[in-house]
Amino acid sequence: MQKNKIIMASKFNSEELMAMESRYGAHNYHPLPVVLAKGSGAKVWDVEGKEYYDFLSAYSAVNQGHCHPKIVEAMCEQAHRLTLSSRAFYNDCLGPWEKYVTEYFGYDKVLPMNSGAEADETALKLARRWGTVCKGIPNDEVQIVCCEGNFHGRTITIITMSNDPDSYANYGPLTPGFIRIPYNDADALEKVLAERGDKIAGFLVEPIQGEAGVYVPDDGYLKKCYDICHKYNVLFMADEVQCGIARTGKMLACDHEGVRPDILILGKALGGGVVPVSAALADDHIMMNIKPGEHGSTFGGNPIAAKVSMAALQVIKDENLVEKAAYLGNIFRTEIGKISSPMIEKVRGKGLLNAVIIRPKDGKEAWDVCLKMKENGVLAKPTHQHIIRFAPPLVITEDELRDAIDRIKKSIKSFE
Ligand code: IF1
Repeated sequence: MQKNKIIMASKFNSEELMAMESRYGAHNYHPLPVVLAKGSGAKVWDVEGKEYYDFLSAYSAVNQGHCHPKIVEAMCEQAHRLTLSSRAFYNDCLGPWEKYVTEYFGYDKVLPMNSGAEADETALKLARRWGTVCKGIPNDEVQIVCCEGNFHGRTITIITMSNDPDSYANYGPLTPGFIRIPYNDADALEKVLAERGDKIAGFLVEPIQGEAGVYVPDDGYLKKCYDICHKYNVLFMADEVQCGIARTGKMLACDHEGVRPDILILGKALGGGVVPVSAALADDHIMMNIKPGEHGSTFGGNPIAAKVSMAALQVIKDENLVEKAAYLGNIFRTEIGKISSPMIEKVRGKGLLNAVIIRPKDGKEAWDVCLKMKENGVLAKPTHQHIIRFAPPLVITEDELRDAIDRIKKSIKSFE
């Protein structure tokens, strides 16, 4: 293929760059051995110029495709004007963004942050504050219910909710005030709220558990939980950081069941994969309990984030990415499901958030499949040992998707 001169401009080759990260960077990741230098749409190129389909999308932060021209342009235009005002002063971008986002998702107000974890932390604070101030729960007794298998970020309070030792082990004392129940079990929620609902402010749930391996709950689970929460005056909080913004074939994964979360948590693709943008959205009776000076962030709501996020959300609508994710996701699951291989145990997902559960064969497992797919021009990575998540940018064309499926099939069949 024609080498891309931008890529060839890199001073170092892949091996040198991986060695540099190993020598000078913390070892808090174990990346697939590929060094990306350029991205456009559903494709990325490594330092040597090899082309790949990106089937991770930076964990669903790049729904709009790599380096979307309209989003990059919004960043560049604003970058020449004002990059950061802090919230000590107003700026001419935040108000328009807040109006745009609250009308886009249908809430009274939005609280801007940067990372998904910060948006989850914001939601936890909003729920606890509502619980103590509005529900009258004694401050030291307020509880939040969360789910087994959850992933909401990496802060110490958030890893308190986790039951994955890789997330929470050996980080010292964790944060009190959390009750964990099984996922996809509305009866478990009913039971805990019936017994302890008077001290519970909120229920935090991923509509589809991404990290757990694209665990899609039974139809009706979210609606049942929403109704149970409201029966016991508990806030229903949806973490749509990964499954929101068109990824699952609806604007929000909660839309599959017509559920409107009391607190909506967004991140990743809210910033179009260009700058970190996250947010918690809620109506006034929840949002207005945090008063001036009681929560915030240096970069939260900065002018570049505001302009980039508006462009990122507009692309979702202008390019019909909700409908595309639904249509292409069906093709993906159908075609992968046709592959006859002892290594494919199950395919599951919604829209373009899918996973394949790999049955190890002759000592080869998901990681080996990912290495073979890399050779064949498709990038994906296992979550946990035997599950490969497949989540391409929603701008992938049908032809590109079918080409990628052929390459995935070739990779899996190569182990026979
Ligand atoms: C890593 C996982 C995915 C998220 C949901 C909040 C956050 C995430 C549902 C926090 C972030 C990222 C984090 C990244 C890898 C990736 C991930 F494997 F960690 F679990 F996608 F599944 N809620 N998920 O998925 O958002 O603070 O990262 O902006 O930490 O390795 P963040």
